[in-house]
Amino acid sequence: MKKTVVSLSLTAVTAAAMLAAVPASAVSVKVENFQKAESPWDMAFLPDGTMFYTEKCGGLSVRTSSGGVNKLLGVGGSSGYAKTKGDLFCDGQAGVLGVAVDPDFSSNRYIYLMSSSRGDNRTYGGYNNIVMRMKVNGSLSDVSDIKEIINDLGYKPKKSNHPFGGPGAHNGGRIRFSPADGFLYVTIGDNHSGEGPQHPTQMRGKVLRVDRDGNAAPGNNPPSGFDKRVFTYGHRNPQGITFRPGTNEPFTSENGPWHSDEVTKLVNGGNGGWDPRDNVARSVHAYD
Ligand SMILES: [Ca+2]
Repeated sequence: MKKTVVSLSLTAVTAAAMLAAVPASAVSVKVENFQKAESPWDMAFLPDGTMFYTEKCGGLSVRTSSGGVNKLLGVGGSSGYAKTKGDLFCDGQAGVLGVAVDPDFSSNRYIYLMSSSRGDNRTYGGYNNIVMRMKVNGSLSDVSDIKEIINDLGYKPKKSNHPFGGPGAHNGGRIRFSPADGFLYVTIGDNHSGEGPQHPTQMRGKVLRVDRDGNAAPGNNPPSGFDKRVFTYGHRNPQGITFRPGTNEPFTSENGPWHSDEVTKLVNGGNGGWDPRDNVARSVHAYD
């Protein structure tokens, strides 16, 4: 296994700044480069150290506990993957995003993948973000039984008059199983849509909570008229979600529009407050 002390990385520069403030003997920094990757976006581990990971414009791969890498599922036109799926693609912030391992992986071999997808059947101008479930074979070399358990997440199909206003913006994209309830939490950004985050059925600016088939978790409590998969709404672009040890409460992180970045404790049925209709601060909640 190759181990390298990196001297010209941001991490090392930051560490050097830290070292200036503390005794030299107090901090030792070693960065291990174990795998070259292009725009790596997410990772999920098995107990033995096996790591599934995504590359935004590549696909899903796995680094086995022995250090080998198998490329499993690639975007359309990619090479070297055991399988490709022609509708998967990348553009701007969009592409192959979150990956999660089923809590019962040892028995069902399921993993989950969120990606941007395009095609005639897609509902946001020919695009969606989707969540797939698939089965990994015993040798970690291939996937099968690919099923789209969520196929209607929002997508930004065209350029708009926003800063960084290209297509494919604000996809959220993190997917995580709660250790408390066993359900899959899916974050989807606002896609630069003004009405999406407060909209009852557009899958934009939301955190969904679903079972392994993509059905709404029975305990979800969104407002009347909302899609029952919605756990919380009124988000901008939540790209981080995790669960507090001890209480297992879900927390998200999301960036605001140059300000008002936030870490949010999710309350079942709650409104995160983001409401950029008209793209100006006319709503009391606009920058919440
Ligand atoms: Ca908020």
